[in-house]
Amino acid sequence: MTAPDYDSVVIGAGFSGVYMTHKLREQGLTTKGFEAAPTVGGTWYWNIYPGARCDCISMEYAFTFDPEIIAEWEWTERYPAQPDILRYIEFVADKLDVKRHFSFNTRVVSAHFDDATGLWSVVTDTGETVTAKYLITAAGCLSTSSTPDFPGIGSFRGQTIHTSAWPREGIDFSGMRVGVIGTGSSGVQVIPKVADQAEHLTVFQRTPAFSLDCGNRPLTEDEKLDFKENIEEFKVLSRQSGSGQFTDTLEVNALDHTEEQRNAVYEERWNRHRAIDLIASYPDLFTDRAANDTIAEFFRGKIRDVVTDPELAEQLSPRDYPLGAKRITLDTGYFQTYNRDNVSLVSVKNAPIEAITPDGIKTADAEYALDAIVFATGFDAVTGPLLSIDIRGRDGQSLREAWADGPVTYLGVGVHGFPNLFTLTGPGSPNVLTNVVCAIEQHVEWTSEAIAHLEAVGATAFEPRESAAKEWTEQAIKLADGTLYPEGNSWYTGANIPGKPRVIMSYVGGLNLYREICDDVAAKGYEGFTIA
Ligand code: N01
Repeated sequence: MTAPDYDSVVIGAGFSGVYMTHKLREQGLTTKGFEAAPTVGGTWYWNIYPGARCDCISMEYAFTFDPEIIAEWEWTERYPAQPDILRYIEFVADKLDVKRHFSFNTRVVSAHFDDATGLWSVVTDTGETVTAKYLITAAGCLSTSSTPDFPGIGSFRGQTIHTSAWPREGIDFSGMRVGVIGTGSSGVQVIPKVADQAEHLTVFQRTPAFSLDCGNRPLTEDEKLDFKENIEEFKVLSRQSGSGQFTDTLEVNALDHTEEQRNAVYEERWNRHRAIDLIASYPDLFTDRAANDTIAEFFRGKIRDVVTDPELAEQLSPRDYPLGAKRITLDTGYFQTYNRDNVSLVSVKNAPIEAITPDGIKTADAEYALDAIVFATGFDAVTGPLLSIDIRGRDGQSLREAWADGPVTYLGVGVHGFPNLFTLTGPGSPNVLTNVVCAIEQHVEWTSEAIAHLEAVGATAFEPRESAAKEWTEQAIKLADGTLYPEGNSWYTGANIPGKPRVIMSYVGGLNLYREICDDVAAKGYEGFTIA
């Protein structure tokens, strides 16, 4: 085998890239990392819109592999704000001393497998080319933003901003008429902040959100201490859970409780301010639409409690998809915002946005004059970041072609025809349906053990069998079909991107089960993979 420049290339310096690079170096492999941003952080570097905050509680959204990191880092709030998370990942990267392995401000444009040398050749937008035996994508699931291709979008005379590309110097909306398009997680967080500043805010809503008041507050000293003292127990509990967030589920179905009993359960859990506690209240909430309707109605009641105009409350109430089929959003004062005099809601469900004009937004019903438009319109999720790179495997086969009808992976981490490629949090793994930091730890550790095994046996190529990948992908889709996920037009299924194959991009069986399957595959000598 021709000697590569590096043993491995890691694409991306978010949570997964930082930890992966550390693991590879720990096992004595040379690693080169590339990152488009000027520093580490990934999605938490780019998403700096006002109000950006995680929807996992801080102590869960943190690495558990290093006792020193746990001992030395102190979270301050129950739900961490973006600047805190960015500081955290900077702290971790410095602590592990991994930044020196990365070229920052450098985007990978292509990665081609060379059949003759058995190496990956990676080319960047700065003109760098390196070869490596292993290619590890740590590109994140929500790093390719999506702005709908509205006619006239370039003609707007005011300012346009996507939430994930917020100017680092900030924006002062004082005195402006601002439009926000989108009411997903980003929208519900940015809307109250824009409303605080703008002269007038018009929210363009296509689908209302099930949103939970996150009840954010500073952590108490007792909570901080408790976490550090009981970290081992915490790790066990979170690893036993399907979502990487420990919760408790009643042993009775929702429909076997009376309405009064159910509402008491939901109320108690609402006050825990944690989405997982609500959606996991009863075992049938996510498999039975009638059961789901009970919790959906509970959420709608919360909207009616807050929004003073009943007609507006109804417009803001989700009715045509099950709770959880689109991600439950976490907010601070979102619904209260609609009680303000300077905020109006425009439903674009039946009267869609037809164009952006030089002066604002034109829907099928009316025109709205604006000085700035915020696109809180989301991402080409999970596959978008991988397919934005020209990745080619054996015989020059491109990943874009291989996945034209939807991604096909084995365990979400390997792709047939693409030897020695590891796709961290890739499609077909639990990725975004879990606390993603837990999912990342599992994927990084499994990948580094696989690579250690390959090095130990002197292997040159590691690749899933076609049948294993096909079977895994079919099973993952079948599993999702037994849930309510397919009933939501969400980015989980690619439904938010016109022309994208509509297929669930996550393994819905839970991180706990997934971990067992991956460990079993490894224990059986990487069953389903060919090792040459
Ligand atoms: O994106 P989204 P996001 N006309 O896709 C609307 C993570 N995240 O950036 O629902 C009109 O959820 C679209 O409408 P519809 C988190 O995992 C986490 O908000 O498609 N509207 C929707 O309302 C999250 O789930 C955090 O009908 C259009 C919105 O734009 C994920 O990122 C914070 C439209 C897009 O919502 C994505 O969230 C932020 C059109 N043509 C993000 N096209 C936290 O941790 C799209 N929309 C809290």
